[in-house]
Amino acid sequence: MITLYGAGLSPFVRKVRVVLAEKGIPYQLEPVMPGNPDPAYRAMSPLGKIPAFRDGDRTLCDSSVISQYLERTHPEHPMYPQDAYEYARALWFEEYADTALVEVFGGKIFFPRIVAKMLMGKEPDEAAVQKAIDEDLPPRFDYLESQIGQGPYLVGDRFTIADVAVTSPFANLQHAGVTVDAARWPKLAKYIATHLARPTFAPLITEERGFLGRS
Ligand SMILES: N[C@@H](CCC(=O)N[C@@H](CS)C(=O)NCC(=O)O)C(=O)O
Repeated sequence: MITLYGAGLSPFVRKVRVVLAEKGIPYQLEPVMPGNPDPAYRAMSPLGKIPAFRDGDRTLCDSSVISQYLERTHPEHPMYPQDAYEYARALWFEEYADTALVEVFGGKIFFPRIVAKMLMGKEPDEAAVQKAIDEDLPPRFDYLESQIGQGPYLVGDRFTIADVAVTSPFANLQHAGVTVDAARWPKLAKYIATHLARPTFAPLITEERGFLGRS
């Protein structure tokens, strides 16, 4: 049995959970908070980050690495394009999501509004959050709007790791009360709504909303 270590609200943990679900791989989620100092955990994830992963006596960390491992071990329902250029484009969107999206959606909006408030009882600096919403989101939304073609996929004609990685942090944004303005970014708003409603994403969002005490 595969074990995934982490917390469901992490965009990186959610990314791997969606890949596991898309491939129909059974797993158990072992709750671990970010920055876990436990030496046994650090043996799997030396930086203490989530997610970490175990498949028998094999351990890994990093959502991108774990996803690539799952692709090799479970090639059915592929999440990476075959074509060399499409493959590279999918990796680019994954990289962009894991850095440029997560640092703003997670670090500047979700963390202060949800994590710090819930776990540390710390009121967010709303001026700083609003500044991120006003200044950091529009260029990212503009870029994604420009990259979405006619269909609901960023690369090629099927759901890939690019779509998983880009959609995942939007769930954090939604939990923090921020949605995409469909009047300004119509393709992006539709794209995110479509993928968050996907059967592999939707139950996770429902579970997370339950954890946050929302119906
Ligand atoms: N590149 C890593 C990033 C993982 C990551 O930064 N996870 C965050 C939680 S969302 C974390 O564990 N942060 C704790 C820390 O940085 O100490 C991945 O893709 O898994």
